[in-house]
Amino acid sequence: MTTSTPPIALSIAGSEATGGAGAQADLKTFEELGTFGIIALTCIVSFDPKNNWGHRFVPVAPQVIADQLEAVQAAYAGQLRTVKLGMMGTPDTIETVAAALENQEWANVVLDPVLICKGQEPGAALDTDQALQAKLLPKATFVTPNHFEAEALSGISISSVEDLKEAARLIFEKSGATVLAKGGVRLAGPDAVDVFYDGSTMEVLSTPKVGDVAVSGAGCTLAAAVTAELAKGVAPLQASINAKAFVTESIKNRVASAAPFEAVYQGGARR
Ligand code: PXL
Repeated sequence: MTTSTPPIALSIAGSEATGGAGAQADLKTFEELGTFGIIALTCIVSFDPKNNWGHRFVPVAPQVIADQLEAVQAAYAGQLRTVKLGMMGTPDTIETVAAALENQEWANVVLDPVLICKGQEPGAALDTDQALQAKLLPKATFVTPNHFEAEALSGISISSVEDLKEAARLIFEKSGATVLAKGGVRLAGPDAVDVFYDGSTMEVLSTPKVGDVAVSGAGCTLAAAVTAELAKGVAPLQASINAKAFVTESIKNRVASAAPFEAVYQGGARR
């Protein structure tokens, strides 16, 4: 028995087999940032090296997702107050997760609104996107859309920091959740710009871009780092600032592979 228990952080997310993104990124981030990380798995994504590294996607059966969440919620009743929602993949999964979230009170529900993954066609998963907006967005206390997701959730096109701020405002109005909207490499200019908006404070967080190519797992890691910081009791804006610094180090220390994208390395922040 340890005398002091670390804060608990749960991620409900998919496995990305090469280890860069998804549940693997979440768990590594939770561990690095001093929380006790837990995963409930929603799906397994295995890129196909025989088919241009396209997506192979297998959902976990809804009952198995419900079983995992039942175990986690029973084991950590009273301690589990912070959850991150990553890739869901199907409307059935969203339904199952939304129902489980209602079994308890949450201090922090961080929604990374993964609409599509690298290798998927935009619009391929319209029913999933609609279910996410209808069933999970209203439960979120904090939401972390990337450029594409911010356009989808706000309904505006984003090509400047001013646009990203407007999108953050619109997403806050729609969801009531604190927004960290990520410009990433898709917003032109020398800096990686994210916009924080909580209904009163609008902050532009900016650091020099590490490169011009998106690195696998960066979005998952940023949202997981926000989740870990919130679980520790850090206030939302400071959590966002800390998370951005953490993901920047993880990108700087990225790992190359035979896959066509490099992967963030969370241990890099230790160096
Ligand atoms: O980066 C988004 C993402 C999240 N979760 C899983 C993924 C991906 C992208 O590949 O596979 C499981």
